[in-house]
Amino acid sequence: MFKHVIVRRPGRSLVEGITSANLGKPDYARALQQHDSYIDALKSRGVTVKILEADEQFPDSVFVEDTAVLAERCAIITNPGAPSRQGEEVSIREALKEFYTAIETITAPGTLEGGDVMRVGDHFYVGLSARTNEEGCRQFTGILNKYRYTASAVKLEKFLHLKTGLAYLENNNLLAAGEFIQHEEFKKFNRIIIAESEGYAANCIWVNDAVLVPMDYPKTKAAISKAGYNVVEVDVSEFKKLDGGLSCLSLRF
Ligand code: CIR
Repeated sequence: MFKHVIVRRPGRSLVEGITSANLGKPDYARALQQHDSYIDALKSRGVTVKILEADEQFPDSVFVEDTAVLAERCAIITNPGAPSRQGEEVSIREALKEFYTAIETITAPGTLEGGDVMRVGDHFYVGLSARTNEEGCRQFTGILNKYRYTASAVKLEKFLHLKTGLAYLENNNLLAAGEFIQHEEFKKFNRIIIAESEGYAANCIWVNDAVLVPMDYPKTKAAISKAGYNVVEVDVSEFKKLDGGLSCLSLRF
């Protein structure tokens, strides 16, 4: 169960964030409203939410997930692979000091973004992507082993991040989209397949027995309900315009 969540308010510079989505620029006022609703949805699951101030210097800094990986025994500060995102992690480290004494760091030439990390129990899957390289994965694995966790690498073909196409919902249930549907590594899970028309909805988050699902993906919503979860729909259309989903917007621990 999660007790804490960290989020960061979107800044006006959000509109300059990295994107491959071709959906136009986000509307800042709507993004703020959606961010408020996202925080409310998290609070409804019983967590406390620490809200960091917007950081205008970094257009993508609302996507805090990429800057750290948090577990019970340690926090790992990442080195984001996107050059325009390097430095976002500095203020995250400060924010984490309140919660952690063991804070480790991924350093250059290693790069790693939290969106490429999916935790299943005490094991961490790491996507090797355009953002996370072999050296980042090597450092990350070494740190995890020191704290009695394990890790394994998964090569990405098309997705931006590992969790762009996967979400672990606990109890052996895994949402899988695109290149991960038939991936050997994930066949041992009870896979809930995301329809091609709803690819974006693979990025859901399990929060204390409920699953937050993006608004307007009815097939995914029905499949998750059928698996026995409470579903909480959240509209994140403005963040989708920047390739960001529900997991990217918070650090949960
Ligand atoms: C980026 O390209 O870095 C942002 N526009 C989106 C980051 C999404 N983060 C995530 O999937 N964890």
